[in-house]
Amino acid sequence: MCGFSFDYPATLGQILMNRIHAEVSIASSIATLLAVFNSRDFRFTLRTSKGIPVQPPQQPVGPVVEKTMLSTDERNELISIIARAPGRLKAAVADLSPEQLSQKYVNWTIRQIVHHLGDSHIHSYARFKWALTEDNPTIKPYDETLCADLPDSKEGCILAPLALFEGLHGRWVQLLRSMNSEQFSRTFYHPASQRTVTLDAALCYYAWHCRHHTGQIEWLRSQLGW
Ligand code: NI
Repeated sequence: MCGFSFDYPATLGQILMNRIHAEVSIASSIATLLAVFNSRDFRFTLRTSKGIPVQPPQQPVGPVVEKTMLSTDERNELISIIARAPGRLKAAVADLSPEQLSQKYVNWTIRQIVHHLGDSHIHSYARFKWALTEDNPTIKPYDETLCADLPDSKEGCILAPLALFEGLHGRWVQLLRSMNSEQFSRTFYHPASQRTVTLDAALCYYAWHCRHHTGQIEWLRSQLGW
């Protein structure tokens, strides 16, 4: 619907309503175009240090493998990944200049990825606590795209989110190492995906999530010769 229906406006009220409809239609069309532009990011062409165009893989460490229930050995391995993640992230961004931190991997810059990891894992830590203390609680999803687009994520210094990530993971690992098998089988309900998730499955996801985003930064560094 275009909203331009000015043929026979009978009253001033009708004229005003038609004008408002037209402006709303134009604004929503522009918003749609901008959303498509941003999501596809037509400006983004990555070239290696030798000038060769390359396409970053969507999943540089492969897809997530989620298991509903894990063995003790599997859990310990994944908890170790969570424990080592802050050090690996720090190493991945070591000595990068502000310009390099502004390099995009698909639609997020390295700086946004660092901020995103802290933001995302705060939610996960809280979900673990809720699931351990409530009966299948419904968690609160959040819009990670809008969060990553806030000015602090786009422009903020990465030292604070790196420190946050380190402290948060230290605390999270304390919790994970204190949990028994029965506790890892506890669940929360995710209303966006409409799934009941065990804490074992959440552990699988977030161990992968650390590797996934750090892997993106490591991939950029290797391709760009940094
Ligand atoms: Ni993510």
